[in-house]
Amino acid sequence: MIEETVAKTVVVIPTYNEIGSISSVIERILNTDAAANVLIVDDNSPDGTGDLVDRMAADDERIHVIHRTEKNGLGAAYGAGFRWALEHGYDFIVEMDADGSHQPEELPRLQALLADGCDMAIGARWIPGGVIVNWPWYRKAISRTGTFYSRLMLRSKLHDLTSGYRGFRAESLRALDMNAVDSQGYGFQVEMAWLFERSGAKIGEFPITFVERAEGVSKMSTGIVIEALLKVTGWGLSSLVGKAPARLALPARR
Ligand SMILES: Nc1nc2c(ncn2[C@@H]2O[C@H](COP(=O)(O)OP(=O)(O)OP(=O)(O)O)[C@@H](O)[C@H]2O)c(=O)[nH]1
Ligand SMILES: [Mg+2]
Repeated sequence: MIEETVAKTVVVIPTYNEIGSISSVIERILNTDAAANVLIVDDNSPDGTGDLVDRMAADDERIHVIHRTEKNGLGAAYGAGFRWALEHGYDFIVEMDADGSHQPEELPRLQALLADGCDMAIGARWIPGGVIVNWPWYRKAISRTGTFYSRLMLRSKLHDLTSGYRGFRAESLRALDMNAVDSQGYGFQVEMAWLFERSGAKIGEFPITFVERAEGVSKMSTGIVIEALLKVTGWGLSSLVGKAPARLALPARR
């Protein structure tokens, strides 16, 4: 008899001062997929987010927490989370924000793409079916312009390079040297997507409903936007002269 194996998912959520929304996001994930695990990577949030998730983890073995000593940026938090996830044998490793912008109920669409053999799945706002709730026109304009500029500079075919709702097959993520990914915020998301795309990864996109955060304070800053802009420009120019970063050695196509 052939034994059917079920892919095991971990949703990695970096947090910094997300006490108002994190518990409901975790509950919604576990209500959507009771077999999934959640890993919170907290940078010693002064508002007590770390203590709250510790209490939740004590009551539910599907919830895990990594505590880091200081706020060190999104990319570093995901680096620590990915390492932990790869060491703990998960098949699908998912990124999600803690502020309620990403809908946990849409997780099955992401998992279906990974189960279908995608190395990476991206929840996209700028494709048919994608919806944005409660963003003023200028936020939409910044996001659209950023995506348009990145597509142009990087000659990318992806439609939402900055989206933070995405997932990877573990064996594909293992090909990545996280030490080589040094950008933060949006730059981190663009860099990861571009590394996978230019390595010939199979990338699936699915439409998401993105909801502006209702609680807490945004960690987005002008510095993060400028970093992303400069990096994208630098990557685009260096790839034109054949000096782009090395490609990933992805596992053979399924
Ligand atoms: N651990 C950790 N998490 C972070 C850090 N910066 C941001 N985050 C988390 O990363 C996720 C995205 O951050 P947001 O502030 O929502 O950034 P954003 O979605 O680009 O901005 P908004 O649209 O204003 O929400 C949230 O879960 C944050 O708590 C950090 O330095 N360390
Ligand atoms: Mg957000």
